[in-house]
Amino acid sequence: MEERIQKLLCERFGRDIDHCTKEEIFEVLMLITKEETSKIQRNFGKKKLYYISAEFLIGKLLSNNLINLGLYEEVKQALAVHGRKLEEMEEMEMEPSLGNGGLGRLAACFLDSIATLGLFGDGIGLNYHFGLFRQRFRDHKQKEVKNPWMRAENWTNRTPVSFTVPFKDFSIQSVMYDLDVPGYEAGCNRLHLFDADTVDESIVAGDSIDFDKHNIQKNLTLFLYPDDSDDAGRMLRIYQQYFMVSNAAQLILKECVDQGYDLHKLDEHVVIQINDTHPSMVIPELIRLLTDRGFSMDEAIDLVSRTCAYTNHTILAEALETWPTSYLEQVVPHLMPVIQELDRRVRKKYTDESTYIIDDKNHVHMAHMDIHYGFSVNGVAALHTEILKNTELSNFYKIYPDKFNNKTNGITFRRWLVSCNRELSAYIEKLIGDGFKKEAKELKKLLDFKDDKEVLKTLGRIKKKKKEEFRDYLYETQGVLTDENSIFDVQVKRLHEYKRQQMNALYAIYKYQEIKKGHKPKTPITMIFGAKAAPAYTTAKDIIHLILCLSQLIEDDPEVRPYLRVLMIENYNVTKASKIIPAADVSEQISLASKEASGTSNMKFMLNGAVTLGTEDGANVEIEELVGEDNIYIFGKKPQEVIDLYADGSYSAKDIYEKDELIHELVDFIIGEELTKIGDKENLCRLHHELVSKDWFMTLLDTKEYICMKERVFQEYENQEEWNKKALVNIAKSGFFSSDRTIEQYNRDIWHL
Ligand code: CRA
Repeated sequence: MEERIQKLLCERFGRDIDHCTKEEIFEVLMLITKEETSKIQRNFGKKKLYYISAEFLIGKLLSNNLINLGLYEEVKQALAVHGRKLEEMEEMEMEPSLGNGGLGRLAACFLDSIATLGLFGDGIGLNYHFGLFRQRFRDHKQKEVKNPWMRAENWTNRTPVSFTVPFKDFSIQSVMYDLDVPGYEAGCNRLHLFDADTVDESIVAGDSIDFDKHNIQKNLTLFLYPDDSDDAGRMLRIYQQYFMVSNAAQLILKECVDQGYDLHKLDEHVVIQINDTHPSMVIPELIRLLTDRGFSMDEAIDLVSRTCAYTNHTILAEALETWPTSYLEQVVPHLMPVIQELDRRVRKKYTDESTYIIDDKNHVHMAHMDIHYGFSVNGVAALHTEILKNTELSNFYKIYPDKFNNKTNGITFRRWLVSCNRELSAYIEKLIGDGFKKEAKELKKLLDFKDDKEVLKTLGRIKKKKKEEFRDYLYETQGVLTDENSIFDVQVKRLHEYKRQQMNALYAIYKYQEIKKGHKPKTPITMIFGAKAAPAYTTAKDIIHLILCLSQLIEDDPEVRPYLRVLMIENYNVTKASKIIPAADVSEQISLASKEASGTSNMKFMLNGAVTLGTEDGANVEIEELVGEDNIYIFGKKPQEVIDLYADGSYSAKDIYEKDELIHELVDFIIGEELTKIGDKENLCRLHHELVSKDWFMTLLDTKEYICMKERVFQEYENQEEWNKKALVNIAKSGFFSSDRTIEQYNRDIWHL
C-alpha cells in the first residue's frame, strides 16, 4: 500500500509523501479507494430496487469506504510509516452537501446496508452543486451562504448515460454521475446522481444563496430545497422533482430493456421505493412512458402500482406536499392527463373525498397518489405508523389495511460506531469479538459486563477521550474551548419548533438563574446545540438567535461560566455529528409527543453510550422498551394526550404563561434586559410573542416536567458507576436499530429481492 500511495503521489504531483500536502495525499487515497471499489463485485439479481430520494446525506466517504473495503488499517499503517495520520487526511475531504436531515441520512444508511446485505439496489437522486446552504453565525444570527463542495477530483464518475427530460417550453439533456457504494465486506451498488451541463454556478451572487429562479436551464440542480416562499421557487421544486423522476423512470426502463426483460413483467424485475413525496411524480411519469410504448392505460397503471412503494416520514402538514394543478400545467403539462385519469379512477371507486388525488381547490396531493397507486405504505417507527393508521391517514387505512406496514428506522453501525468511535468499537471488539459489525444484535453480549467495574470504568475513560477530541475539534474549528470534565448535554438536529430546541433554551435560562442564586451544579454542564434553520423559517431563526444570545450572556459572566455553558456548533452536518455524538453524555430527544416520526440521532447517541432524555415520541418509545425505564429518562405529555389537545383545541400557552410563575419568569427573560442588550430586540420580542400567544408545538406544556427530569438526570450523573452502567445497557440494546435490520425487513415485506 505504501508503495502504491508513493507511486501515485509521484505520478500526480511529482513529489513523495514526505513533501506532499494533506490535500494531495487525500486525493490519492480517494483515487486508490475508488479503484479498489471498482474491483469488488457488483450486487446482482433478477429483481432490482431503485431507492429514489431528493436527499442522500452521505457524509465524507474516505474512512467509511476504507472500512467497508477492509483497507482502513493498511492505509493507516502505510501513512504512519511516514509520520502522517489518516485522520488528518480525512479532514481535507469536503462533505457532500446532498441532504438536509434525518430523511437524507436515512437514505445514506440504507445504501450502506443494502450493499452490505448483498441486495441489488441503487439510489437515484440529484447532483446539487451547492447543496444545502452552509450556516454561518454573524451577530448571533444564522446567515446562509452557498456550499461549494464539489472538487475537480470527486467520488462521483461522469457516465455516458443521458436522457432527454421534457418540460412545457423546453427540454433538458441530463448527465448521470455515479458513485460506488461498497458494502461492508460485501458487494457494491451505486448511487446515480443526475445533473445537467447547462447548469451555471456563476448565476449565484457571490457567497450568497440568491440566484435567478426563472432560469431553469441554469439553476436546476444548483441547490437542494431552494427557497419556496414564492411561486418561482415552488415551480423550481417541481422542475427538480420531475427532472429527478423522469431520469429515474427512463433509467429503469432502459436497464430492463438492456437486460432483455419483458416490460409487461416490470413488477417482477423492479421495485421502486419512493422516499417521501418528493419523488411521487415517478408514478405518472412511468405510466406515461409505458403508454407511449403502446401499453394500455389499464395495464400501465396496474404494473406501476405493483412496482411502487411509498415511505411516509412525517405527519406535519407543511411537509405533505400538494401542488396546484396550474403549476403542474406550467411545468409538466404532459403529466396532467395521467394524474387526472388516476384521480378519476379514485373518484369512481371511492366516495370518501378526503382521499381524492385532486381536491376541490385543484391541488394535487402527492401522498394520496402514492397510497392509491403504490402497493405499500410504511411509517418509520412503530408509534408513527400507528398514528398514520389511526389518525393522519386513517381514511386510507380503512380502504387499504393491507398496504400499511411499519419499518422502524435504523442507522449503519459501520459509520456510527466503527468509524466515528474507533476506541469504543475496538473495546467492544475486545470484550465480545467483532461479530457485532455484521450482526448488530451481538452487542447484547455486553450485558455480561454490566457489573464489571473495570469495564464500566473503561467506558467512562473512552467517553472522556471522545470529549477531549471534541474539545480540540471545536477549538480548532470555532475557537471555542469546552471543558471535557463537564457533562455534555447535546441536542443536534434540524431546527424546528416541534423538536423544541426552545424548551431546552428555557432550561438554560432556568439554570442560569439558579446559578445566579447560588445553586451551583456539582459537575459543570455544557449544553451543546447544533441546528440549521430553513432560510425562510422565521421562528426557527429566532430560536437560534435566542440560543446564541444565551451563549454570549453566559460566556461573559464569570459567575456562571464555570458551571454552565451554552454552545452552538456552527454548520452542523454529518462530519460534526460524528465528532459530537461519541462525546455526548445526555441525548436530548424532546420533541412534542406524536410529532417526531422516528428520529435517528436518538439511535446514534444510544449506540455511543449516551443516555436519552426524551418524550414518548418516535423511536424513543422503542428505545424505552429495549433499555427499560431505569436506563432512559422519559417525561412529558403522551402522544394521545397531545393528539386530543389538538383535536379539541384546548391548549393555551397564554393560560400557562399567565398562571405559572416560573414559566412566566423564564419566558419573560427572553425579552429582559440581559438578552436584549446582547441580541436583537425585534427577534427576541417576536419569539416571545410566538411562545405566549401561539406556541403551536406546545413548548410550555412540558417545560416544567422537563426541567424536573433534567435536574434528576444531572443528579444521577454524579454516580459515575451507575451512569456508566446505563451507558453500557444502552449500547448493548442498540442492536435493534441497525439499518441492516431495517433493510432486512424492507426486503422481507416489501421488496422481495
Ligand atoms: N425530518 C422525520 O421528522 C425521521 C426522518 C427519517 C423525518 C424524522 O423523525 O427520523 O424523517 N421526516 O425517517 C421528514 O424528513 C419529510 O419528512 C426528518 O428527517
